[in-house]
Amino acid sequence: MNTVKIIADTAQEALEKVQAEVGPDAVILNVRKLPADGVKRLWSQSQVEVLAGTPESTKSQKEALRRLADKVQQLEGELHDREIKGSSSLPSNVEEMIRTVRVNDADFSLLPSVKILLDMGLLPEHACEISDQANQHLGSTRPRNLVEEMELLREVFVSRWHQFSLRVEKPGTPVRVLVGPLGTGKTTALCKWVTQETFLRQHPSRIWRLDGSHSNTAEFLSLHGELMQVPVERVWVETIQPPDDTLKFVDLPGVLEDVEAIDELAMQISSFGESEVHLVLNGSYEQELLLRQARIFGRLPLAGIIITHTDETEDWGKIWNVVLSAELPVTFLSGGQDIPGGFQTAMPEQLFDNWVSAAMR
Ligand SMILES: Nc1nc2c(ncn2[C@@H]2O[C@H](COP(=O)(O)OP(=O)(O)OP(=O)(O)O)[C@@H](O)[C@H]2O)c(=O)[nH]1
Ligand SMILES: [Mg+2]
Repeated sequence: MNTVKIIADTAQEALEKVQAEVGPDAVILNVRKLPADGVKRLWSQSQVEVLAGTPESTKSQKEALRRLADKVQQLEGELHDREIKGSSSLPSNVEEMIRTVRVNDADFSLLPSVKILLDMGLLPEHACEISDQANQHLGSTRPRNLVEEMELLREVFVSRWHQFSLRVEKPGTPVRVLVGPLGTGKTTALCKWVTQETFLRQHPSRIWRLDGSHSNTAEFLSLHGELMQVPVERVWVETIQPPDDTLKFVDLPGVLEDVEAIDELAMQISSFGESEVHLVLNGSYEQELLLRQARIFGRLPLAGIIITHTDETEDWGKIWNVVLSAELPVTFLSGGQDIPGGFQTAMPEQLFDNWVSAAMR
């Protein structure tokens, strides 16, 4: 990524310079206040330093599938040779994968490509449904080979995700509330999100850093709000609300994974009126824990899941299992402690391709 450093007197001026120098695709990597040096301190105010970069062009969405196509062709060729020669040069795990796919075909109605996804970590409880949906997607035209089948599965996963999104979509500008277990990165993700909205999209925003069953000690959120010139309130007053076009974000402390605590949280959320509740999960946790957390927080009216710590995990199969089990889309991916670096809208195509690419390595 090419980076530029911008120094300006105000955050607004810095934003304008970033837009002018880097363009609309600018990614804000870091923002900090610069104290004036030496005697300048006597008459100068502190300045704002912004580090911005231009994202590298994203990989073609089909690249991972093309690599899979090559791999499958190579495997089919090798398998053919093996059948002729009666000996194998394939790695034992690949042999096992192909043997499972072929041997069980007669007595098991799953598509072969779904069996490959099972090997890549898809939970068995989702396999039948995915296979059935792929069959319905097909109509009368059957894919000719495993690669075409995988492309079809990609469509099925993406359309499942969009169905979940449609079900939970909220009109207008609902209050965005971030909730989740303790310490999963909720406040960090909220800081990143607000910074992007304020700096890149120039949306006026307001933050509420509220206490829950215990107090919200995230002082860094208030400091960051001050730097961004975004007001950070400590109490929710229903009668004093900003204009309709202001984005509203609520940060709440983490809650224990027990039904009572979550029902109490649900009561608090209902006092915000129309809200969009994002469950924030740490993507580096074990799958079992993530599934349990998604299940218990599913008592809330969730609109999606934000996955944090993407800098510490490459297991996208686990994330797909959470999506399919919770029947919710992932809304954002957040990676790293720095604000506002590494915060993007999650795209199902990308998540599927990442999963396949990681398994091919
Ligand atoms: N490596 C890494 N660290 C992160 C990420 N997100 C947050 N952290 C770190 O995780 C710790 C907790 O982050 P917070 O944002 O305060 O977590 P929280 O969920 O708001 O915590 P509570 O409100 O106390 O429940 C901090 O040290 C963050 O810097 C991430 O994506 N990757
Ligand atoms: Mg917090």
